Parts: sequence; C-alpha cells; structure tokens
Amino acid sequence: MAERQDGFCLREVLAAFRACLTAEQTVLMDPYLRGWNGLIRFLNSLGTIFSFVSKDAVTKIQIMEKYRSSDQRERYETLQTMVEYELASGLVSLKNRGECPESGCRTILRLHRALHWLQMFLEGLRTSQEDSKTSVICTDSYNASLANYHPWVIRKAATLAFCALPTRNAFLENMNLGTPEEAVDMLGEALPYVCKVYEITEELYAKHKMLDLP
Ligand code: 1PZ
Repeated sequence: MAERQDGFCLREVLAAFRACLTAEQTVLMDPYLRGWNGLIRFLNSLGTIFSFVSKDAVTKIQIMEKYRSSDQRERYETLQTMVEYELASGLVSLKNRGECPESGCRTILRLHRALHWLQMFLEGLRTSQEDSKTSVICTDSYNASLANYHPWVIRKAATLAFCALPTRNAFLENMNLGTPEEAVDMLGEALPYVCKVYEITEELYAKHKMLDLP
C-alpha cells in the first residue's frame, strides 16, 4: 500500500495513549497531548468540514502545552499532579467558568469527554459490518456521549458534518494501518489502552467531584 504523503498513521496515536499509562496508574500529560495532536491531524485529513471541531480541540491542546512549557511545568506532568496542584492553589472554579476559563482541569475535562466519544466510535467501527455507515456509527456514539454537553447548534453542526464521513472501509484505510481487516485487528489491540486512560481520568475527576466543571 502506498505511504500517505503526510506520513500520518493512527498507530502512533494509539501508541501515545498507551504511553500515557504509568505503573502507578497515573496519566502522563505529554503523551496524552501527543495522542491528541495526532488525532487532530487525522481529523484534518477528513476535510475542512471538521475545521470547527479541530479548531476548538487545538485551542485546548495549546492551553495545556503552554502549561507544560511554563515555570509550573512539573505540576502538569500527570493529570493527577495537575488536579492536586490546581485544586490546592485555587485555580479551578467549580461554579463559574469566568473565574478560571483556562484551568487545566476544565480544559482536560473537555478532551476527556471527547475521548469517550472516540472510544465508542472506534469500537463501533471495529465491530461493525463492512457495509455499515460511518455516519450512523459516528452519530450514535456522539449522541451517547459528547452531545449531552453540547448546545443544540453544535449538535446540529456536528450531525450535519458526520454525513460527509467516508465509507467504513475508506475510513479504516485512511488510518494507514494496512487493509481494513488489519486496521480492525490493530484497533482491537490498542483500544483497551485508550479505555484505560479514559477510566483512570474518569475516576480521578469523580473522586474530586469535578465531572461537571463549568
Ligand atoms: C471522525 C469524525 C470526527 C467527528 C468529531 C466528533 C466530535 C464533534 C464535536 C463538536 C464540537 C465542536 C465545537 C466546540 C465545542 C465546544 O463548545 C466544546 C466545549 O468546550 P467549551 O466551550 O466548554 O470550552 N468542546 C468540546 O466538547 C471538545 C471537542 C473536541 C472534539 C475533538 C474530536 C477529535 C476527533 C478525532 C477524530 C479521529
């Protein structure tokens, strides 16, 4: 199979999420952001119709990268150290977004919710029939996750954009993991790591009652 010109391969994204996990069950920030940057490259390869999505995600990734290159970088080494630091320093607002619009905790929470969608979407894709519609898998996983946090206008725009998604096999080939069958195998192997990252983060946020940060 011909190499894609941009050298994109979903394998690196999945490897990054695997690399987030430490023996202490913490989540490392740098590979987490690397995984997200890879996802955005993939999203951009699907066409400009998803620009409004990637723009928002990029803004959030950049907020976190800024913390990682600031004087406080060590505080943001893992999601756990970030939560501890921001809570102890009064950098998180539990009620009003305006007070801490760029807190790491609220920013990561948005990406975390999107990771739930991604996990369900890729699992749906992996276990679907060859003639399944990507747009249906995508809409179903979106409605079951992220849509609950989005206002009507965003839900509408997202659902419209999903109609532009390529067919299941073209989508799998776009991941550059080999044939659709090989891509499905790879997803089966790698998705448990994405799920683990999601679970650990969910537990962390639940423990600190931060699942609804404004
Ligand atoms: C393969 C098809 C890709 C479809 C992507 C599915 C997600 C649709 C989400 C549309 C959201 C876009 C607009 C911005 C919404 C923001 O208001 C919210 C909340 O942030 P706040 O306003 O509170 O600061 N942002 C989000 O929910 C984060 C969304 C990130 C989505 C990243 C998707 C990555 C896709 C990877 C594709 C392989």
